[in-house]
Amino acid sequence: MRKISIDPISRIEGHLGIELDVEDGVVRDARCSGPLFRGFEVILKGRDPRDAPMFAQRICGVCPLIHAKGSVLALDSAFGISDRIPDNGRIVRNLLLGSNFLQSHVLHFYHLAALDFVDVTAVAGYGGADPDLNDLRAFAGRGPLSPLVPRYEGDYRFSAEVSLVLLKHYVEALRVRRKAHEMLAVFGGKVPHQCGMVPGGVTKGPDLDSIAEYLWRLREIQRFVDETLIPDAIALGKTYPEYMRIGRGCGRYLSFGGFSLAGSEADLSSKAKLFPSGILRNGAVEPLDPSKIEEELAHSWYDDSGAGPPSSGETIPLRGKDGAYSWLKSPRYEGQVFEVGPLARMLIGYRLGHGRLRETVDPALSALGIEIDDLRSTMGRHVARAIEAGIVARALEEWVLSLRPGEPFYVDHQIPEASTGMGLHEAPRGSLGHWVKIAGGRIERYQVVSPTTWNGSPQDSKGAPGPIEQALIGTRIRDPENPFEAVRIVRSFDPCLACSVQVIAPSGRKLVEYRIA
Ligand code: NFE
Repeated sequence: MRKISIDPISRIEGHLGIELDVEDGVVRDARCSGPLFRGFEVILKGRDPRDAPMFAQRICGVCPLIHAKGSVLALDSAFGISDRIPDNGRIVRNLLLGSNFLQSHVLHFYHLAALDFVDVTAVAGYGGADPDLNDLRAFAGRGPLSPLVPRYEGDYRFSAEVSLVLLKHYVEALRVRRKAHEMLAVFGGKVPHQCGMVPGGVTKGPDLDSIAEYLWRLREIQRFVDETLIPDAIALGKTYPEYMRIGRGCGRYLSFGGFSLAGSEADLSSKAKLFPSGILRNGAVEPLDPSKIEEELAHSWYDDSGAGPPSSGETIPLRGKDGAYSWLKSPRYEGQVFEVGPLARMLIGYRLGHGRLRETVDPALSALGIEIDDLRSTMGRHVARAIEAGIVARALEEWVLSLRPGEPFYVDHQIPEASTGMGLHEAPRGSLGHWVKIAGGRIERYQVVSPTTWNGSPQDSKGAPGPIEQALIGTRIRDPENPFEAVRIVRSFDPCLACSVQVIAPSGRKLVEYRIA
C-alpha cells in the first residue's frame, strides 16, 4: 500500500488536503481534510441580529453573496416576514446573487480547473500580436509562478493552436469576472462585501439607470457564456471522454432549491424557483425535509456531544481527538452521504422536468453524445456548471426586465425578543444553510452548513466516506509521484474551505500550533 499526500491542493479556495492509499495503481481509501479554523459562528454570538449578513458574507470572498442571502433568509424567517418581501426586493436579491453565480462559475472553469487539461506552457511558443497572450507569456516567463506552475503534469491533448485559443479565453475570463462584479455593485454598492441585501428586502430599489447599467453588462457576459464557456466545456468533455466515467462519487444528490420566481423565498417546496429543491437517490427525486439533516462528528476535531441537527448542534473544538482528521463536520441526510452543487441541481431539475432546463441541457448532451446520467462524473460537474451559467444568465435578463421602478423593495419590521430562523438556498457550489437563534433581541446561536462541508466531509459514524472521498476511491493513478487524476477529481467539486470551517476557540485560547516547514 502506497500513501499519497497532496496538501494543500492548489487552485481551489482555501486549504484542503487529501491522503490516498494506493494499491496496484488504484485508490483504495481516501481522506479529505480541512486543516484550518475560521470563526464566524462564535463571532456572531451576542450581536444584534442585523449584523449577521454583514459578518456572514465575510466567511468567503468567493461566494460572499450566498452567505448574505442565507443570513437574510434566516433573519426574514426569525422576524416573521418571509412572505412579505416585496417583489422588487426578491428580484434584486436574485440579481445580486446571480451576478456572483456567473462570476464564480467563470472563475472556477477558467482560473481554477481548466489548467488541469490545458497546457499553459503552450504560451511560451506564442509569436503573434495578441496582447492577452503576450501578457500571459510575459507572466509565465517570469518563472514558476502560481497559479500557472508548479503543477502535476497532465496528459495534455489539445494542439498548441487550440491551447492558445483556450488560454486567450483564460485571460478574457478575468474581464468577464470584473463585469460580473460591476453588475453586482449596481444594486449592492460594492464587491465583494455588498450592502444591498438586508432582512426585509434590499437597500436600493430599481430605477431605469440601474436596470440599464445591469443589463448591458449582463448581455456581454451572456455572450461569453454562450459562445465561449459552454463550447469550451463541451470541447473538454469531448477531448477527455474517460472523465465522464472517472470520479463518479456517492450517486446521491441534494438541493435546497433557490432563486424564487414568485411568492415566499422560505417556501422550499415551491415549484416557482429557478432551481427546485429535492433529494435524488435510487433514481427518484423525493421532497426535501430539512429536519432530516444532521451533522456527524465521528472523524472531525470536535467533541461528539455537539453532533445533531444544525439548529441545535454545537461546535466544541477537540484537536487531537482519536480517529479525527478534519475540521469539517459531516452533514448527512437521513444518515446518508449526498453530493451538492451544479451537478446535483441539474440532475434533480432535469428529472423533475423543471422549467426550461431540458431545452438547455439536451443540446449539450447530444453534442457530447451522452445521456443525462453520464454527467455523474468529474467532467459532468464541469459541463453542468457551464450550462448552469447559461441558465442563470438568461433568467437574470428576465428578472432585471421585470423590476418595477417606484414600487416597494423593502418591508419594515421589528426584531423579536426571542425567535429562531432558518435560511436555506443554493450557493454556486451547492446547498447552504444558516440557522439563527435570537434571545433577548441578540444572537444566541448561529450555525452555518456550507456546500463544501457536504462535499468535503470526512467519514461519518458508519464509516461512510464523504462525497469527494468516494469520488477518489477506485481511481487509477498512473504515477504516484504525479497524481494528476486525483486533483482533477477534487477540483471538479470546486471546493471552498473558507466556507466550510467557521469555528474558533472562545476568548483566544490556543487550540493548536502549526509549524510551517
Ligand atoms: Ni467559499 Fe461557498 C459557495 C458557500 S462553498 S465558496 O458556493 O456557501 O462551501
